[in-house]
Amino acid sequence: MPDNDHSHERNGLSRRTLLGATAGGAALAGAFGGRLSLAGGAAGVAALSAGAATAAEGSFNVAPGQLDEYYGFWSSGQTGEVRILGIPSMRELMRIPVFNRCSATGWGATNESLRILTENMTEKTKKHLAANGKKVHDNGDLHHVHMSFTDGKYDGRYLYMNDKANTRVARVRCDVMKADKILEIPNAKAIHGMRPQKFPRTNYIFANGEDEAPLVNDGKTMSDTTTYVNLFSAINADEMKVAWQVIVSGNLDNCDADYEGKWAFSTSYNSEMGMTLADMTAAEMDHVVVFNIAEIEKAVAAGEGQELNGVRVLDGRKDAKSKFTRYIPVANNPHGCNMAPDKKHLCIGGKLSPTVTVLDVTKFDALFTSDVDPRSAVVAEPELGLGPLHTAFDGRGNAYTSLFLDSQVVKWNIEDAIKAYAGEKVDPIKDKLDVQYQPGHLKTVEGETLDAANNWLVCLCKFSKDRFLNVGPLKAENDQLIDISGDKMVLVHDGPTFAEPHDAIAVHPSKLTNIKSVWDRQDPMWAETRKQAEADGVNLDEWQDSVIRDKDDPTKVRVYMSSQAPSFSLESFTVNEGDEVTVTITNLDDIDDLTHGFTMGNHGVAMEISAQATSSVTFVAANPGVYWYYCQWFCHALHMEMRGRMFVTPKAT
Ligand code: CUK
Ligand code: CUA
Ligand code: CA
Repeated sequence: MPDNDHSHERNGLSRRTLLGATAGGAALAGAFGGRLSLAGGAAGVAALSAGAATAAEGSFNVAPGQLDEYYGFWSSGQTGEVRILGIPSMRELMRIPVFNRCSATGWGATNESLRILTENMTEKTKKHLAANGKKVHDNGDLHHVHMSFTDGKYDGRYLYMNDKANTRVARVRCDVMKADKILEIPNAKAIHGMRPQKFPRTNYIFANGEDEAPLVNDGKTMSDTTTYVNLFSAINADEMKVAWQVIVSGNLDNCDADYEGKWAFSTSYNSEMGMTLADMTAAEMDHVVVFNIAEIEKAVAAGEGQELNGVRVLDGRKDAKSKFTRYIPVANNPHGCNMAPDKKHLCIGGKLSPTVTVLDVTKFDALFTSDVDPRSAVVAEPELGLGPLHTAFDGRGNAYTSLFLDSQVVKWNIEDAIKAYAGEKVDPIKDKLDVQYQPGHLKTVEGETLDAANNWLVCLCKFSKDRFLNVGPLKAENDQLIDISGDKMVLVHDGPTFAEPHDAIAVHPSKLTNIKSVWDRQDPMWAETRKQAEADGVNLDEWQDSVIRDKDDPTKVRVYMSSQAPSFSLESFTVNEGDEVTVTITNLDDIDDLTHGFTMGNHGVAMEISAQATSSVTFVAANPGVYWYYCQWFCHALHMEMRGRMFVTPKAT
């Protein structure tokens, strides 16, 4: 069983010490019948109105100046970024632009971010962007964010995230909280479910293709849907290259991986391979696909299958009866796919069925070695309520399932559900809590790892309706914080968030000890930029101010300057009308929290330059005249004065 006692420091005292000192331990604290507020204030009020509850593990009320207990990493759906929130305060701490463009930081505009956004694009996308006069897609649909694992636990190296809209998977470095790789997945369409391998470490990122299309999608067989396929992709998580793909029957929705490194699994809501809503819901049963990693790796090493757009593709369709996949029938149109930290049970959300199907992954070997009924791996199927989507876990054997249609979270016990399935008279449902409204994902602290904790649950509700002041037809979603430390769940906080947090994870700071406050001057992020500077004879590590015209292409000008509060090293520079100008700035300030920026007036150009960072941006100076540039990141009492002029000399006529 997982080790659930994090003994995390909070407010300078560990939970164990505090409970021990004030109430003689959690069990005794429960006897008070009220909530034990560690930080006082609002938690106590919430507790009183919530009625009887057992010992609270803590308070959501994090006082000014106090740090949160956990990092929360949030997806943002169609906004395309990752957000960092503090748990339990639910304060938004940072945003990490990934698939989106960012006005503040220049993500999608700087040369450094453009390199990351464009270096792993398919030829088709390059052609599309060129035809539309663009360098990058402006949008993304980031559903899931997950951290890299070592031995079934978060290891603080990377975050991985998907883009359903443009079929991409990206990686964020946890040391600087910036994206460093963005990979477009060839052959597949609409990467939806995405999970890191949990054991022995994250060698792969598993990624589901949701949309069906002809394998060679060249317009020749568009109306013949029998040529449509879906692909499951495994990405080499270190190199961020597609390692292999498996063709499946039906589409793929959500996925997860086991704690032995043997399996990956995906739900499919369209085993029918239907093209309309009626078709996609026609069957009585859909399925879960189980992927046999060892067999797939063997076949890839042996060169089986076919090579398509640089990727080894194996056939794992149902009629192929391959050693790569097995199909386990589950009730029609399942959704969530969540592996429990007991290392044994996989929970499949029924969505259209009021049930969660519990599969015992230790029974999966038999599916590949014998002719047993694939349903023999089902060990429980509790009826929980209407619209079960996703399931989260604590470290005590309990599961928490979101009920989309009922607008509830249901707490149930996995072992009791198994007993009930076997015929024993036991009710697996332990509690139900109304949430506001229509929850999708919900997450416990490190609940998808072997360190599952027993304190907080965040529930990401799709609608907020009347919960906040009316802000117009477009309303916020509602991320709710629920205390799960006692027998009864207690709602303690409403958190409005902008479109649309599908998913989130919570990570203890002890797993993120490598976060920097100041960049390393040699960071790979701007290695290319450094190379160019060296070729131009500019030392970026010193106070520098150079304007260099390219020897081969005289319409290209490279402007190098450094920044130190409150000034740029260049108070002005001169270029010619029509020049392509690259401005490279190195922030020589090395103090914690001293970020400068560079905005070129009326040119749509802005970028962030944090302490010791180098950033560059390229634009064409199309119009003659005087243009002021300025620092847009408040850095000093004389921040307003941190500005300079670009002179654009008119073309000789
Ligand atoms: S899916 Cu969004 S509520 Cu993309 Cu994880 Cu279930
Ligand atoms: Cu530099 Cu504001
Ligand atoms: Ca279906």
